[in-house]
Amino acid sequence: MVVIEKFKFVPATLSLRPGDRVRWENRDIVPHQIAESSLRKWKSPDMKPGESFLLEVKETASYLCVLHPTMEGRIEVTSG
Ligand SMILES: [Cu+2]
Repeated sequence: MVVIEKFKFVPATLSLRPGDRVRWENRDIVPHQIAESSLRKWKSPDMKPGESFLLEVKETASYLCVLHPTMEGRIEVTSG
């Protein structure tokens, strides 16, 4: 799980296996919306405080908050 708090993703980098699902939980007091950085391959809905977003991760990706683009995170997918 990735917690969003104080305008940061915690942990900033998360390692997973292919097919794992990751949940982002917004514990901040403002909405956030995350998206894959380069091509917007995936995007969450607007996540209000207390809401979460679940995604099955297929490949390594960098992501950011669409609403606050200085917020950046990374998911590393490794097999084996
Ligand atoms: Cu944000």
